[in-house]
Amino acid sequence: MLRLSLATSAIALTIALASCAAPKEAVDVTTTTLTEAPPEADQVADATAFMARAEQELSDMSDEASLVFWAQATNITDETNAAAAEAGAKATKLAVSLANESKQFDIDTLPPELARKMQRLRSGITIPAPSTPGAADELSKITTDLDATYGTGKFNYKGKDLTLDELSTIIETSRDPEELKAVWEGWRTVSPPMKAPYARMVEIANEGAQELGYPSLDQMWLSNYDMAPEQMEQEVDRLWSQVEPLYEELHCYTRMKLNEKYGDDVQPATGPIRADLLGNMWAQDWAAIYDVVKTDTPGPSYNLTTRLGEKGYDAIRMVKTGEAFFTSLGFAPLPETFWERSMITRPEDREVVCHASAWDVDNMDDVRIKMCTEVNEEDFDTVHHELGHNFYQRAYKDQDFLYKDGAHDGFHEAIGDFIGLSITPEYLKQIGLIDESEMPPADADTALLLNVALKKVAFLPFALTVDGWRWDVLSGKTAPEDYNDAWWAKRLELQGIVPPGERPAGAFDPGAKYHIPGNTPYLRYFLSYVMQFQFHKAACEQAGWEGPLHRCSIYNNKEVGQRFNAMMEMGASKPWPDALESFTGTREMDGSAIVEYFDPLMTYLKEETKDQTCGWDAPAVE
Ligand code: X8Z
Ligand code: ZN
Repeated sequence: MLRLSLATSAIALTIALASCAAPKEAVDVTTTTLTEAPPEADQVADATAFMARAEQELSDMSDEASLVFWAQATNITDETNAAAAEAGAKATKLAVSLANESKQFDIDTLPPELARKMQRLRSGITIPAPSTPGAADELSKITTDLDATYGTGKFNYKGKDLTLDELSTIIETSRDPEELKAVWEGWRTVSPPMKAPYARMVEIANEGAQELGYPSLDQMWLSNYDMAPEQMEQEVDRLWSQVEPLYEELHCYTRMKLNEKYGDDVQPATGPIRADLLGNMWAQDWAAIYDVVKTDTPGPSYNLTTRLGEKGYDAIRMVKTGEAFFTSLGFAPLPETFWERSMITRPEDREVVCHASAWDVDNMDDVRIKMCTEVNEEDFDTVHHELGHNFYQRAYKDQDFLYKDGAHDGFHEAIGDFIGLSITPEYLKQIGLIDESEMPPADADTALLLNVALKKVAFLPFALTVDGWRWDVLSGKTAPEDYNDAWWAKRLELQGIVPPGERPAGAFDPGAKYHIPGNTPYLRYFLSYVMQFQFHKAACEQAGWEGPLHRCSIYNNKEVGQRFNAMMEMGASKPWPDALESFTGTREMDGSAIVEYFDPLMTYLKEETKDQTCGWDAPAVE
C-alpha cells in the first residue's frame, strides 16, 4: 500500500484510500445499497480491468518509492532529498492520474467491492496535485523541503546546537520557568521559514482536491470515514462532548498544582495554563510533570523510566519486549529483516527524521520501524505504538492493494496504544520489571490513573487543535497572515493554554509540530485515543476481567488475540463500523469507555478542585 504518511513514511503523500464516501455527495455504504440498478456488464468489466491495472501500478510505485523515502528519512542529504522529491512527484502524478481516470466510471452503478475501491482511489491522496504541468513537482519539492527543515532543525542554546530530542529533554526535566521559556521559544525559531512554502503548498493541494471533485482538501480528508464529511465532523463533536469534562477537570487540577509550585507570577490560579510548564514541547502529553502534579495519595514505589535502566534495558530490548507482547497474543514474531533493516536508535553520523514511524516497505513482509529510541517510559509506550502499525500491516497483507490499510486511520493509530494500555503493574511483574513487593496496592490507583490521564486525557484537545486549525487553513477560512493567531486561538479555546510570552511577527508555531510540515492528518490520533479505550474495555470483557479497567492486562490471552487479529486482517476491505463491530460488538465510536476508565480519578480530582474556579474563559472561536 503506498501509504506514505506516518504509518509508513514521512513524505506527504498518502495513496492510502480509506473510504466509501463519494466526492460530492457522500454515500454511506453501511446503509446504502450500491447495486440497485444492475450495472451494464461492459462498464463492470471495464472498471474491473481498470482497477486491476490501477492496483498493480500503485503497488509497483509503492515498492519503488518507499525505498527512496526510507533512504531520505534515515539519511537526510541534498541527494536523498532530491530523490525523495522526484519519487514523490512521480507517485503523486500516478495517483492523481488514476483518480482522474476513475471518473469515467459511475460509482453508484458498480458492485460494492469495486465501488469501494474506486472511492478509495479518489479520496485517499493526502496532498494531491492538480494535473497542471509542473504542479506535482513543485508540490513534492515543497513537502520534501518542509520535512527536511523540520528533521534537521536545531536551536543554539548556551553555545550548543541542540536537536529537538535534546530540547525536549529540557522541557521535560527543567523546572526553571526562564529556561523553559527560552527552550520553548528556541525550538519555534525553526519554523518561520516554513510559512511561505506551507501557504503555497495549501494553494496547490487545494487545486488538486478541487480537480478531484472536492470543494477543498479538508473535505477530501474528511471523506475517508465511510460517511459524509459533515457527518464525520458531527461525530467528532459528539465524541469531544463526551470527553471534554474529563479534560476540564484535569486542566483545573494541573493548573492548581502548577500555581502551587511556581506562584501567581508564573502560573496564575485562574485562566489558561502557560504552555511551556506542561513537560512537553507541544503540551500534548503532560506525564513528564507527574512529579509536580502528583496526588497526595500513595503512589507506586517504582518509576518505570528508572526501572528500565536499572534492569539493563536498551532500545533493542525494549522493542523485543514489545514484540513479545504481540506474540503472547498469538501473533507471529517479526521477520528477521525487521531487525536487520529498522532504525531503532539515532545514528551518530548523519541527519535523520527522528519522529517515530512504522513502515511497510513492500506491502508484504518488509516491515520496519524508525525511531530514535531512548530508554524511558515514553519511548516504551512509543515502541508498542509503532509495533501496532507493523503488526496491523502484517495482518492485512493478503488483502488487495487498496485494502492494505487501517479500517480508518484512527484504527491504525489505536492498535499499539491499545496494547500499551495492558502495561499494568501486574504485567510489569510478570515480565520481571518489578517485584511482588513493589506491586502498588489498591490505594495507589488514583496515582496510577493520574499518570495515564496526563498522557491520554491531556492529549485529546491537542489533537483537535491541530486538525481544527488545519481544516480552517485548508478550507481558506484562515489566511496565511492569520496562521499563527488562529493557531493560538484554537490552543486557547480547546486546550486552555497560552504561550509563555508574546509571539514574534512572522512566527509559524504550527510548523514546529512534526505533523504540519510532515502533512500527516491528525484527527486520527483523536479517534485513536477514544477507540483504544473501547478496544481495551471490549478485550477485558472478552477476557472475563471483573476488576477496574486500568488494572486489566490482556497479556498472554490468545482468545482475545485471535479476535483482535480477525479485525486486523480485514484491513480496509469493509466499512470501519464492520471492523469495529467484529471486535467490540458495537458499530459506533464511543467515549464512554475512556470516561469509565478514569471515573475513579475524576471523583478524586473534583474533590481536590472544589475550591477552584475551573475553566479559562476563552472567547469562542467561530
Ligand atoms: O506521531 C505519532 C506516532 C507516529 S504515528 C509516534 N504520534 C502522535 C504525535 O507524536 O504527535 C503518537 C501520538 C500522537
Ligand atoms: Zn502512529
